[in-house]
Amino acid sequence: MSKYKYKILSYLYDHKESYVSGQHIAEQLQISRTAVWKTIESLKDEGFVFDSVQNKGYKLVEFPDVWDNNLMQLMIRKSDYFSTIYVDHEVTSTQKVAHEKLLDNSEPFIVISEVQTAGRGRFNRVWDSQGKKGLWMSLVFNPHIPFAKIATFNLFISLAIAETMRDYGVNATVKWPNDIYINDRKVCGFLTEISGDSAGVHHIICGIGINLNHMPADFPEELQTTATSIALERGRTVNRYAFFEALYQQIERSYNQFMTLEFSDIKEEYKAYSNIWGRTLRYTEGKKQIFGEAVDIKDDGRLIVRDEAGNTHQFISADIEM
Ligand code: BT5
Repeated sequence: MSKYKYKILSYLYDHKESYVSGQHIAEQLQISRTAVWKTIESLKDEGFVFDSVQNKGYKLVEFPDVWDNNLMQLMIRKSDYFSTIYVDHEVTSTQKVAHEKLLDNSEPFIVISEVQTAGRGRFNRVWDSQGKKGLWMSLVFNPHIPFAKIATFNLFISLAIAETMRDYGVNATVKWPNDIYINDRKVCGFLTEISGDSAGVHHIICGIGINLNHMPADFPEELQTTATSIALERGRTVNRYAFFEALYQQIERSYNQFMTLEFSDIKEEYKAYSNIWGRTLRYTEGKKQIFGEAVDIKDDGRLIVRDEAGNTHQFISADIEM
């Protein structure tokens, strides 16, 4: 890989609305035209597509269909929180890698992988994470907050994910506490883990899995009637890089809100995004299982459900069957 790759790619990315000549890039970056040409050839080999017009130059028109390390570093340049992103082709689970990396990093960082061989949901359930279709990543924050505050983190983050999806023209709704659905099918699941000590939470490790460009046959059989993707719902594929950029920026905004506001400040908005009202559903938490209808969310994030006999129950993180 050319040592100029990051510089040239940055330049082309920043000028992707117009054509730039090899001569111009060479002058701007103070490198030889041959180096520019060689780097562009190697970028093409890696899946970048350029439109090139004689006497006008190059225009970056398409990104590789796998996560490219240099491009991902570019994507987080504007981040308020993340200066480090680890980009892998295959890992067991980005959550596992994030926990390992915590030993060397106290600052926030992101781990993203094309494929996860042991992607996991809550309670060690399997999360299907094949390559080139989805977004599988873990975001690590270092908030230093009391344990009690963490209970509402998922509620802020789920709004960020659903809002990003809505900007793609799909009717994403939130299924308390940590799923996003479109038309009653699961498009995203996330889980939040923490590290801390008696002083409180030091790190939040938030693992997010989003189906972006899956077609029905891309899902394993057992998910074909329950899962969906953004592409399936909007009828058009998604540029995964653009989605990633929009998502982490929205998550940063929600994280700021989480740190500075109370859940009660966003509760009405959250309730409006939520898809569980007015339906009798099955709620399971540990050994407890009831059929009932959700009636409200408390300011500490607990869900209040009224069962068929009229008794109310409170849940912290129940499984809800739609
Ligand atoms: C979740 O768990 O929904 C949390 C999933 C978190 C995945 C991310 S990916 C990046 C990071 N690294 C990891 O290893 N994990 C995180 P839960 O609520 O327990 O739901 C799991 C259930 O969702 C499974 O039992 C399946 O029924 C279903 N499922 C699995 N893969 C799916 C997929 N790709 N799309 C939709 N549903 C899926």
